[in-house]
Amino acid sequence: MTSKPCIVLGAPVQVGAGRPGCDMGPSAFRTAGLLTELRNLGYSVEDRGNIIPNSLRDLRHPNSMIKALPEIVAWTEAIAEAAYQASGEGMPIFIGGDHSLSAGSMTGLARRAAEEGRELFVLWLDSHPDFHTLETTTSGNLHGVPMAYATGLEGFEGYFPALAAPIKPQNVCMMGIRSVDPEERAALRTAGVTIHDMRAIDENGIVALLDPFLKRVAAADGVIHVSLDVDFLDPGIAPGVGTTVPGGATFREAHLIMEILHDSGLVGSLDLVELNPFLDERGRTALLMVDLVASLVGRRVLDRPTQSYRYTPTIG
Ligand code: HAR
Ligand code: MN
Ligand code: MN
Ligand code: MN
Repeated sequence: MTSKPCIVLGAPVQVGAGRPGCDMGPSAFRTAGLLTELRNLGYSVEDRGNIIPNSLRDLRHPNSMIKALPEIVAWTEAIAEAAYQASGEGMPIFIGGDHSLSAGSMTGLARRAAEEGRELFVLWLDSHPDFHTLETTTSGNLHGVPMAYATGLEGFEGYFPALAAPIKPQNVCMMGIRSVDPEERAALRTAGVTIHDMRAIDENGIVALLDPFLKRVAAADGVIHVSLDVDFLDPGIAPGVGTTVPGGATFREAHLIMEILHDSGLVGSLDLVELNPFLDERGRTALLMVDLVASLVGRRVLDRPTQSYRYTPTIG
């Protein structure tokens, strides 16, 4: 993990999701002790407060199902700019907010990486691929589109901001996937994204799936953005989300990913998305998400040496 400061950015966008409540997410992450946890682990932390969306433009799309397009575009513009700025100064941690915020975070980070001559990779931890285009979404909820947009699929031009640097689909690794719409399945088939669904995790385990991805990132001298959707986790341990899907990652599977990521030294930024405190049970989902962040940034139970036999960290 980077020794640069952690820069916490709230993005209380909720109109990308089908039900309200994600706008309370940034407050819940702060209340659950995110900043304290990071500081206790030795990081300097700067809380930049909550991002304010740009002003709205009159945007209409032929797909009449689409909801809140002007709002999501305004959020995307502001979040992308904040991501670009913060990634030049430290390790940005975006606290959402629904998953539409990743349209901004990923594209701002990709712009920064391209300027630095580095490849951006994305580890997408979610039950959903969020790979709809503006044409294919049938729910119209724009938290279902950010990965299609950031990887440069067609149909976003003239609505969402132009991409400074599209993310290569081959640089994307998805884990935990278990809810895919037919149009997404077709688009994923041709895109070349690596997808490990829950069955792959059941059959192979986390290490066998994550290890080849990390080796590829290390070989390319790349940097990883981790996008963690609450619904990656099993609803039994993480009820505070609007789109629960049964059969998700267990407590230990999720922590193991975070622990291995820490040891890799390859992570440069993080999204924490889809937390809906209105649906949570006494903050347990928010607390679990903060607990996972602690594992990602280096909390360990024993003083054993970092398992660096796997990867040579590229950022110190
Ligand atoms: N694919 C469905 C849709 O487009 C569900 C998308 C749900 N997305 C999230 N984030 N909850 O992953 O409506
Ligand atoms: Mn998602
Ligand atoms: Mn999801
Ligand atoms: Mn732990």
